Amino acid sequence: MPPDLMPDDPGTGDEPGPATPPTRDARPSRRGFAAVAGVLAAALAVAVGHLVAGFVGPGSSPVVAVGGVVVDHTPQWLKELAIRAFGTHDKTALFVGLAVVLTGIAAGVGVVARRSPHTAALLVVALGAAGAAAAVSRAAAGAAAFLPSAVGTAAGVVALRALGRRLGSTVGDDPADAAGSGLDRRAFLRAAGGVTVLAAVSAAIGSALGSVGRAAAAARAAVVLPRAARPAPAVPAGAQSATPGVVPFLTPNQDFYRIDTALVVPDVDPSTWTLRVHGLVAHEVTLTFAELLAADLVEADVTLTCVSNPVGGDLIGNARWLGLPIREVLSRAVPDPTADMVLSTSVDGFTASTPLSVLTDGRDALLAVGMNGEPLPLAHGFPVRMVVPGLYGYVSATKWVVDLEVTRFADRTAYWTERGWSPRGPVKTSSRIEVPRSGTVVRPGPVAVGGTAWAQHRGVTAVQVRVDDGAWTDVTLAAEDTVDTWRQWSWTWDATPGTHTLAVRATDAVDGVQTGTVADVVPDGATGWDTIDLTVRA
Ligand SMILES: Nc1nc2c(c(=O)[nH]1)N[C@H]1C(S)=C(S)[C@@H](COP(=O)(O)O)O[C@H]1N2
Ligand SMILES: [Mo]
Repeated sequence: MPPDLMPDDPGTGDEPGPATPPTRDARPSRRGFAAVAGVLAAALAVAVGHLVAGFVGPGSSPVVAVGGVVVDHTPQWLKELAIRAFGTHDKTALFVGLAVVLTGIAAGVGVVARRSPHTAALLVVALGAAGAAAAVSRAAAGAAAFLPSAVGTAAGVVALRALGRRLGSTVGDDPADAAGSGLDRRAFLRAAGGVTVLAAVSAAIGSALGSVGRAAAAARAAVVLPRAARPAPAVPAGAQSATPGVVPFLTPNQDFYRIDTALVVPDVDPSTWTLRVHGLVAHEVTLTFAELLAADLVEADVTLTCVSNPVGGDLIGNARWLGLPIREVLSRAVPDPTADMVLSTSVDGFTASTPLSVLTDGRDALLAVGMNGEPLPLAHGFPVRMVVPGLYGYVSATKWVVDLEVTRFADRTAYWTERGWSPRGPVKTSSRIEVPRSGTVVRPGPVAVGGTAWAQHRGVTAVQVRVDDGAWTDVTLAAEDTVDTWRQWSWTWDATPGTHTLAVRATDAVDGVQTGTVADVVPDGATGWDTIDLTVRA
C-alpha cells in the first residue's frame, strides 16, 4: 500500500491528512459511515436509558423526560397546532419529532468523532446530562432519576468509540474499500449490527419492564368498587338519538378521548395514595384510598369536554362516574371565607384552578374512582381524578390527583393559565352534526340527520338546523339524562338536488341561543356553528 493511502490512526482519525487528498468518492462514504456510527450510538444510549428506566421508573427514561420538558414548555399556539394536526396522537407526533432532532444531532456527533473522539464523547456526555437534568426535574422523579441517562450515556460513549475504531482504519480511504469490498467496512458493519441488536433488545426489555412492572395495573385489577350510596337513575330510554350513526350516549371507556401532558401514564399505587387538602382551611385533611372507598359515594352522569375541542370536534365524552363529592372533603377542611379557588395537583405536577363556589354549590363535582362501572382506567386518572360538571377539563378534571390547595385566584395560577389560557373555563354551549358526514353524497328525499349538543350544568332546551340561508328549524331532541350531560338530537331533512350546507345551533336554559360568532379555542374555548356540506343527487 503506498504511504499516501495509509489509513488514519484507528480511533482518532484526526491526524494530519496524507499528502494526496483522498478520492472524492471516498470522503462522503466515510462521513456517511461516521454519521451512521453517531446515530447508532445515540440509539443505544436511548435504548439502554429506557432499559434502566424499566427498573427506576418509566418517567426517568431520557427521551420521556426530555419529551416531558418539551411538553411543559410548548407555547399554547404550538399545543393548539399539534392537537389540531394530530388530535389525540399528539404524543406520538412529539416522539417522532424528538427522534428526528436527536438523529440529526447524533449524525453530527458521529462526524465530529472522526476528527476528535474526545470532543464527540464530551458532546454525548452533555446530551446525557441534559437527559438526566430533565429526568430529575420531573414532578414524580425519585432519587435515582438520573441513573438511566447516566448508564445510557456510558453505553453511547463506548459504542461511539467501538464504531469509530472500525471506521478509523480503512473504510473510505482505501480505494479497494471505496469499491465496497474492504475488510474493515465489513468489521464496521458487523459492529454496527451488534449495536443495533443491543439497542433493540434493550428497548424491548425496557418497554416490557415498563408495563409489567407497573404497580398500578395490578392494583387496579384488584380494586372492588363499592356500591353507590346514591346511585344514578337509569339513563332514560330515549336518550340515544334516533339517527343511526350518532355516537353512543355513554362513551365506552376505550373510546373516551384522552388529553393530558403525561408522556407515560403515571403509576400510582392506591395503597400509598393520599389526597392532601390544605391551604386556606381551618383543618388540614388527608384522605387515603381505603377511606375514600368507605365513604358515601355518589354516581353521576357527566359529560367531559376539552377546551381545545374545535367546533364540531370530538374531544368530548360522556360517562357514568362514581366518586365522593368534593364538597364533602372541603367541608371537613372548612375553607376560609377569603378563599375562592381550589388548586388541584396531580402526581406528575399538572395543576388546575377550579372556583371554590363551583365545588361547593351542590353539583356533582366528584373525586371519582369509577368510570362506567369500572375502576378508573390508568390513562383516565387511576386511582382518583376530579370530575366537575360545567367546566372544561383543564380547569377541573385533574387526573391522578394528590393535592387540593384551597387558595385564591389572585394568589395562584394553574398549568395552562401560565401558558396563555384563561384561569376560568366554563364550558360553552355547543352542538355538532355527526350524521351525515360532511362531503358525502346523499339521495334526494328524506335524509336522516343527527348529532349531539351540550351545555353542561345549564342543560340543552332546543337544537335547530338551518339549510343554506333558510330559516332555523327545531329538530327532535332525544330525552335529557341530566343538565350535566350532552343531549342528542335527530331530524329528517327533505333533501333537494344540488349542493347544500347544513348548520346547527343549540339553546341552553340559562344563556339562550348558542352564538354564531367564530372564536378560536384559545384562551377559553371555541364558538361558532358546526356545518356540513352535502351533495344531493339521484
Ligand atoms: N394530571 C392531569 N390531569 C388532567 C390533564 C393533564 O394534563 N394532567 N389534562 C386535563 C384536560 S386538558 C382534560 S380535557 C381532561 C381530559 O380527561 P380524559 O383524558 O380522561 O378525557 O383531563 C384533565 N386532567
Ligand atoms: Mo383539555
